[in-house]
Amino acid sequence: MNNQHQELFHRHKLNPILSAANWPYPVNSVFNPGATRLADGTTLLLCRVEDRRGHSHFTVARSDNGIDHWRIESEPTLLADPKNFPEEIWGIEDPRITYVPELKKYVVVYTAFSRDGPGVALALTEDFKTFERYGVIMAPEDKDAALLPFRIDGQWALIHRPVSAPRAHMWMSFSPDLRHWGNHKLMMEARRGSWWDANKIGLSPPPIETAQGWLVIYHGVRQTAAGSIYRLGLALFDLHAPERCIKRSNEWMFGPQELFEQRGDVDNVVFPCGYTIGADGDTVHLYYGAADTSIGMATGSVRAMLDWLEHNGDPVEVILN
Ligand code: BMA
Repeated sequence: MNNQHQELFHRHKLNPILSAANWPYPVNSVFNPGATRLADGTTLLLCRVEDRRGHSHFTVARSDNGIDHWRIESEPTLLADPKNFPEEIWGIEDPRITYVPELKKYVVVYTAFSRDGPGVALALTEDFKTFERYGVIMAPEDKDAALLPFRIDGQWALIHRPVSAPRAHMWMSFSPDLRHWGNHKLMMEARRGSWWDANKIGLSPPPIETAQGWLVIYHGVRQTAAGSIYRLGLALFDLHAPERCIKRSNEWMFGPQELFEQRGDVDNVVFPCGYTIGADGDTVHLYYGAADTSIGMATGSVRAMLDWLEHNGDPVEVILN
């Protein structure tokens, strides 16, 4: 008898790899980082930092191996700018980074916390020092967004998560210029009932491009009498029609398991907003917020995720019941 499930991601023994205690200035918590691997191989995390008012901003941390010896900027890298962007009155949260070769720029898509709830905002940068801000591109209530790295049939494609209470699904929208968005398509629905991903789902990090399709790590939010549990599943989308779901996992593949993931400002949350892929094109370093308090890192493989989805997933028509 073997009651062990397969572990797709292995947590690093130094976890949590970053927390408020590491910060060069006083903060409440550090979590939900966007991530990218720079041209010289350095790992850059754009960390969500919550100050001691409860408002969030972003600060860059760099490391040569993506694990330790982080060089954290001594001041916030990107602060909310409510004078020019009133939609950011209560801070900016959960950045997702996409490098866009056509623009030779990184596109950072993040949550702007407005008086009317969260909306999706976009900014461009070449160096993570200066940012060109486009402001809110999806009105509240909307979040969990990321851009695909190249145009599909001449249009930019954005994954996002508008709320149609009481449920929240993943949508894709298209734009000729990153400012005007339309042609909205439902990508993937939250399930119902007792499923781990019932009622509320959202994109976690940006999709991973593979020969089989866009591999998407998404979160499902299970409501329980004791609060929510944030866990991660996998889905695969068509490379050329990225709103079309080919397969979706039935089980979750990563969930709060260690104490630092189960206890914090918000218990039972694992929430990745970024990853890096190693020089081998397969090794994934997944960076996740743990309990809205610290940052964890877990290592996986693109190939292993695709194999697992092959055996643990079904076409959406089969499982949406
Ligand atoms: C989600 C987002 C995340 C947060 C999570 C758990 O809705 O707001 O920023 O980590 O809730 O609180």
